[in-house]
Amino acid sequence: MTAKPKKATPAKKNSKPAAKKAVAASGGDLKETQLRAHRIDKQDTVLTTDQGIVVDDTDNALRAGPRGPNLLEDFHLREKIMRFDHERIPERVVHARGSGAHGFFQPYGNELAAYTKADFLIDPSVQTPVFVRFSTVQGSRGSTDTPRDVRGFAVKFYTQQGNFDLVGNNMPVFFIQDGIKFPDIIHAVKPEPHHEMPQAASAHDSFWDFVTQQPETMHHVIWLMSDRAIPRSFRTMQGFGVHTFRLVDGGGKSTFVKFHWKPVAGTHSLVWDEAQKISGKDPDFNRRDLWESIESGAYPEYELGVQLIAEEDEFAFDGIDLLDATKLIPEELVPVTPVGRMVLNRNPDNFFAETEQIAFSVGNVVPGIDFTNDPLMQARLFSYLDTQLTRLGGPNFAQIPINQPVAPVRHHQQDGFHQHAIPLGEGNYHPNTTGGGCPFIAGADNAFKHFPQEVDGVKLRKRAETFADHYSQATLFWNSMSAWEKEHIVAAYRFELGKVTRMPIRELMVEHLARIDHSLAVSVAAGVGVAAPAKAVKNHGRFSAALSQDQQPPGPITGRKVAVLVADGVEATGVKAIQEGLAAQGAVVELLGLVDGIVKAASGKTLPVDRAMNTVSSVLYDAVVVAGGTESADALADDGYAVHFIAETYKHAKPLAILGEGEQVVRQARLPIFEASDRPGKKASKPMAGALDGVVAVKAGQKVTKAVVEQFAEAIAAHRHFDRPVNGIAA
Ligand code: HDD
Repeated sequence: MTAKPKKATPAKKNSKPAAKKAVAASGGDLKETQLRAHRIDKQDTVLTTDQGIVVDDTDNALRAGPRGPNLLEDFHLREKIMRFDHERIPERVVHARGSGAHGFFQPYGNELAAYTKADFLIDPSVQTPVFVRFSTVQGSRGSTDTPRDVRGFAVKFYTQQGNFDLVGNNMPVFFIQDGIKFPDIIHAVKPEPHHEMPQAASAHDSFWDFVTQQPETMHHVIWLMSDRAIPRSFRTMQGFGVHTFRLVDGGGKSTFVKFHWKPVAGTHSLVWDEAQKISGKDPDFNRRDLWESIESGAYPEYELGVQLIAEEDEFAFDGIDLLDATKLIPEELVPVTPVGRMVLNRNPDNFFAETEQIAFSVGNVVPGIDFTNDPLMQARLFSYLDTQLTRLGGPNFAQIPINQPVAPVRHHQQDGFHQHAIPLGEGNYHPNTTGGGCPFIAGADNAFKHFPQEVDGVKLRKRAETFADHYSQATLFWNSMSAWEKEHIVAAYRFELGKVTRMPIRELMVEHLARIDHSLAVSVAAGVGVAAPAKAVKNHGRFSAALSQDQQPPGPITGRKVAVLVADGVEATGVKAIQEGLAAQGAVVELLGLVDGIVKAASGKTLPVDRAMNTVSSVLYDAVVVAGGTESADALADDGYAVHFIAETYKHAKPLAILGEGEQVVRQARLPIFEASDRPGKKASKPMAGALDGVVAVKAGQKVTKAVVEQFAEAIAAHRHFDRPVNGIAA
């Protein structure tokens, strides 16, 4: 007789944190209610087929005798396998890898009322539900979160006037000026057609071939070579609408606008070595961070800002055509006015139903927001609507719950694949009398009215001459970088071009760089085996401080991850002080032991270990603490993994706190934070460099005071400390 398998008890429903409930109830509730109506709660239910037939066995197919063939009449088997066979839909041709979250947007006041009739931007009492999808561009749906790539930052506002989609990126400019080049740039950056390599990377011949042949890419590409292309988190990256849009007021007056998202958590990135390692250690790094922040109640928050340009100032910016998406307007010329905030406070219930099936479109605008003649935007107006047809299997994708507006939908469209609505009545055309003339045409006040821009021109295929300068703003970006940002950019060009197998492409790129800045070109050339180029142009010397990440406010330490390395014999008081002090400021502090379980403190008490060190890695943390206690330090110093953990932390310019005897472990890592004469093996006299370069140290026997914790918290807020001499560190 075989033992009867135990019946599994139904899993408890996800209990949501209290803070989350409070916000969800006050904001975003309309969309939440709408989505709730579509949720299938499987709790306390029995298994059925798609037709509602209750099933008594889903582990054994129907067969003729226990060892006999399957029977075709097994409708449950056939349906189960058929459904499985068709689970995948085509992934997005670009931005396939994405992560999403629900939240709300709320304006600070009604300042924009003078510019737009879009209610969601001007009524501070209204929280508009949003769904945001962050993404990479090049890689497939299952690819890593941390390639060098642009990040998508797409926001769907479910407004009372209909859906508005702000489908932006984390960089304010784009590769190309005309949408007709989009298939070319994407073909070039995607894995090469003959062998489908490389995945989620731009470091290959076809991308750089295209770039060098199409110099309008130069500005965007220098952003791509900066640390903007490897954000630490979706919480710590800016977003941009990229194009110039219009705001239109009730009287029909238009004002040009550029949209900006500024993260409250600060604008922070990874370093390239770290990003590559994370790709292996945790390919879901950004997705996990977003999910965990929201689950813990540390909601990601962004401020929406606008740059407003009066219609009559369209040509006021020398060398900048507002219709050219490869140009930005420096904030020094037009400041960014903060107008509202967006809070992401709820994780999706189901990845596929929401994050995968959401369909954004640049064409989704509401009354009060309108397009411009930006030729990139114009092509996008067609592309998004078109791509959803194939991706979501027909024209009814707006009926998918995540895409449904909260504003009522009434029209004469009908039929097609996946029609879920059951339209009533006979009047499926306009004008009609059979349906009482309904739905009727709204009065001008609440209807979308296209801005009546005068259009006059000869039909031609030609770029405006005002689009011709491809280098000045790349130079502006370069000039605006701090020393370490410049170093990282040079290293990135060297890395990427170093993977290009055709030397003429490398050479041509270096020539382009010489038109941006000669010193940049010389530094890159030296790394990729190309002769230093002649000076091509004089650097104009202009800069914009707002373009540097170094100039952005650091933000709080909420959600930053801190690892505390401990072993048996650890000095627990210091650990506790730092753990509690940082946790009180919202940091996530984890105790890492050499093995999982507990460690025995020197005091005899036990401390629970959060994770065994070998299941994680320094690259998954923002800061590291090496605990004190002689026995603990001895054990850690003897463990290559722990020593490497510290060396890597230092190399990636992360804050490091060294408590008491923990110094011995750090010495083992041969870091240049000790006096030159004071190398490992020799007895330490002057142990540490104080809080220099993000290293905070407490001597053995001294207390971890509030001031020390504060010093460390400040070092964490600053994120990285690139003044360190890191080149010699093996990690
Ligand atoms: Fe695009 C997706 C952002 C130019 C064609 N794009 C897509 C997404 C983002 C952007 C964030 C992912 C949306 C999501 O999460 O579902 N795209 C941009 C930005 C651009 C831009 C900021 C320039 C300013 N895109 C652009 C052009 C074209 C497209 C010029 C075509 C002419 N984009 C698409 C697309 C995608 C898309 C093929 C793929 C999946 C989708 O639309 O829904 O239609």
